[in-house]
Amino acid sequence: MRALAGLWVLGLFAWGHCFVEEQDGTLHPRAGLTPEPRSPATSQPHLIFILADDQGFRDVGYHGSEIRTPTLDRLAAEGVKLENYYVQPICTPSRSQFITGKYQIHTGLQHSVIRPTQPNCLPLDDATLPQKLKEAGYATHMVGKWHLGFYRTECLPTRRGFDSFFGSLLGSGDYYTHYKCDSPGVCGYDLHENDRAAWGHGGGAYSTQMYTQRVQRILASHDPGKPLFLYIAYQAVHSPLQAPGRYLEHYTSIANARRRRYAAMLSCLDEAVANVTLALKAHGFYDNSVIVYSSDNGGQPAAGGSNWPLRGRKGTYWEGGVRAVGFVHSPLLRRRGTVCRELVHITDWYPTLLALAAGRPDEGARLDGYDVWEALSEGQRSPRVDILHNIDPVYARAAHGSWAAGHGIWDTAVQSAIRVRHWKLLTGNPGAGDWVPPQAFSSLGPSRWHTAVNAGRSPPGATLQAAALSVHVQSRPACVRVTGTP
Ligand SMILES: [Ca+2]
Repeated sequence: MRALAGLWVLGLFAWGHCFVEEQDGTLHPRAGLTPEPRSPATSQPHLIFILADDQGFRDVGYHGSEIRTPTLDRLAAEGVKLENYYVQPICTPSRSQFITGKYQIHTGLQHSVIRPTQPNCLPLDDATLPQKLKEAGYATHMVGKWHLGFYRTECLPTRRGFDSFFGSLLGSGDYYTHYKCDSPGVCGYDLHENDRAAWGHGGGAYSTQMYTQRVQRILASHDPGKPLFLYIAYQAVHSPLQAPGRYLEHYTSIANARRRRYAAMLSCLDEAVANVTLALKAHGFYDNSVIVYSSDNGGQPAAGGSNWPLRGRKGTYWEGGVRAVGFVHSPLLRRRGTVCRELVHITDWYPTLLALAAGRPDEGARLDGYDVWEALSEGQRSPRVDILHNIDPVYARAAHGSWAAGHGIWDTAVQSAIRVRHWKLLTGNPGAGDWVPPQAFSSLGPSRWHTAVNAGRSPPGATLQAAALSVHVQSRPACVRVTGTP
């Protein structure tokens, strides 16, 4: 199929996480911008959703990170920091929930990510957020990582509501060549423009900068008098750990090589967000815009991320896997410079953004998200009091019986997690439950922290509060109190 034009099997593709010295980082808005004649301002706000990949809870300056993120810090400080904000533990589930407003048990995506060779995609009968925003009169553009399936043309971003798409259909490809290897010998070019492979970009453009330049072009060519939805799903800071050289120079003091590269990637991402914001201002969008920033899951310590003081990591249902960095920045917020400690989940963006756009969900859509705008903008209570993190598998076979006989029987061996007010229940295997102190891992690997945490004990320095944020009950379901934010 056409979407797969850039994906082929290579015998021995020379794959490597090479580091190229500084790329052409022409990120700043062009001098002498001459705005086109503009239509009267739209009453519908421009909606800018920026999704980072695998950014850990601690990996932002205002959570105490040693990594400098001045842009994220400033935008968050001037907006609303979300300090009780949840996503899903891995890529596809979070992205599916953002774009449908539904838990993944309701889209058949509760198991894992969509693999490159897997004939699966976001269900075609769920109206996506960009589809609904188009109905409300929005132009819709996506730049970055899709990861919601592409085995049929109907699954592609441009068939799921986006006027244009520039990015990767998978994830974790090379930041410069844009090739992706799923397994030895199964590699392909994964940079696409609309429905086709975007040949000609393999010459070394670093994806964070390349995507930002595309965003700048979209903003330069769009009339701010017409409402715009821009979904920017950066590849950063997911592995492979690649960063332009000049960002690495800021972190020579970090001994751990993985953390140092990760820090450089995050600094580049921070600069990219600065340049997106500058472009919004330069082209007349900013005053009527809502910018949402979110990570898609917890950080992966083995790949440089940090979730300290939260327990667990990417791919787990511990707090470190699902509690995310997130904030809203907008001149339209009633109360700015605040911290929201109300419960907010990634499914909430669908109804929240759609309501801001004066759109409405499909009749009978049965969304799992809530419109949380009043909680964000006015400091009111969130309508959300619980989150179903997941149930996998959804159905269980009865002991010595059939699937049908198992219907309605709750099996505590099933991997599941639910949060209700200040309590969280985990059953089955929620994933690796270690605490990884900042910088505790050496460049040789993660072995240094395993002995301290595998017994389920809090390491020295971990707060009781952090320890209480996730307690795993494997054989006897029980609840634990979530004591608050660190
Ligand atoms: Ca991710």
